[in-house]
Amino acid sequence: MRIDSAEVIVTSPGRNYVTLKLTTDTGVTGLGDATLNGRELAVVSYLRDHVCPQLIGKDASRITDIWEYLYKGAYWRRGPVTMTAIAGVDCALWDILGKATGRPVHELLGGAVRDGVLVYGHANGQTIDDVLADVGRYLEAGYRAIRVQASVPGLDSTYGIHHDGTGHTYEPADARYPTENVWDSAAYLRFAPELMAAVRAEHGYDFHLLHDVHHRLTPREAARLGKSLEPFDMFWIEDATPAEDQTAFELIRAHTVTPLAVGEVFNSIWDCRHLISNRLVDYIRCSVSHTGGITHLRKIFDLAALYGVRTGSHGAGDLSPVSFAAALQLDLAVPNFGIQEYMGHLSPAEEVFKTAYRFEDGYMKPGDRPGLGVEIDEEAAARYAYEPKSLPVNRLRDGTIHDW
Ligand code: KDG
Ligand code: MG
Repeated sequence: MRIDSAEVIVTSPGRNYVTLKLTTDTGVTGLGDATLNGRELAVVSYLRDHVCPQLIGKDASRITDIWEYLYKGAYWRRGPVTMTAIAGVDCALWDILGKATGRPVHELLGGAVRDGVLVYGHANGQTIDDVLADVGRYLEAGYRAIRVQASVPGLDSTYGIHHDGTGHTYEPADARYPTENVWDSAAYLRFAPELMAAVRAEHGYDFHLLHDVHHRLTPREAARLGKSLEPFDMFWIEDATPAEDQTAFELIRAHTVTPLAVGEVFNSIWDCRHLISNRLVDYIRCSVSHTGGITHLRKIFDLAALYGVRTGSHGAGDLSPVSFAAALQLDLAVPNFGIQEYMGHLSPAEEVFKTAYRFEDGYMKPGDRPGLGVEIDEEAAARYAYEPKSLPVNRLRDGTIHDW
């Protein structure tokens, strides 16, 4: 079963997605997501110009060998562009193996160790009242875990707030060039406990409550936030400080028992090793698409299992349904699964990607189609041309660039 063709499909059904499609000489096709939000074309070039030509003729069933070949063979290692491209290849190969053997990928990974994948949805709003109503809608829909974000009073724009109320889109990547937001950590730190207190007062404690800080605090501020949120029994606070400053987590840990999650900007096991092996985080949140695919993310999850760290994979809407399906296959198979982000996709994406997964009573079921369980309609994909877009940039009130 040799790889006969490797095609990169770029489409924008609501937002930009890069999909790698591999076809074997036996006629089996496999899909992998290779989307890197705001930097999509860098991965397209990496794949088209460097990786795809090297794949032709290779044995598609030698997934680990191809992974090692692309990782070690490039000499230049890691980094989001490289690891997203490798992820696209890796997931497409798992998809092929599944289809060739007639099995869903989770069965090839050792089989399901749970019946469904606990997912968290995104409730948010401009005001606390809007947020309370949104949390109510998620609970009504059957969610057992909800991430909560609200506009910080006094700021024009805050991370994580939907623009159009559909529940499926939010501020990233809405302009050709980055929009500039103003950030104020002091205002946020005053507001966040008030927000979580209101959510618990209105809706009680019988569901998991999550919150994304999106890399904005200093270690001391993050420690204070964690402490101030302890009464509200958070499932986690995510990305409390910029993730590359790993010793920061020692300070946060020393002051709070609020669980910590990190990892969406990581792209290899080397980014995770210190935090995991020193038990500085409770959840590792890497995505299958930015961390070298199923093969490499499985290694990260297995390392995490040794230290009692659970998984909490990134599943933002800027990762395609192919990525989400791959994440579900892995989530189902690893013993130390924690939770999976589920932001959903805009409706045009449903025309392009035909998925088998379904939401049921707070859990996601991947279905039992062979492979990852997603097909692409290439005619539909061609109707949605690529639109250059960027993530926003943050500045403090005095104009200093800050983490977004
Ligand atoms: O492209 C960036 C987004 O994926 C990110 O801002 C979303 O932080 C995010 C999350 O947790 O979903
Ligand atoms: Mg996040």
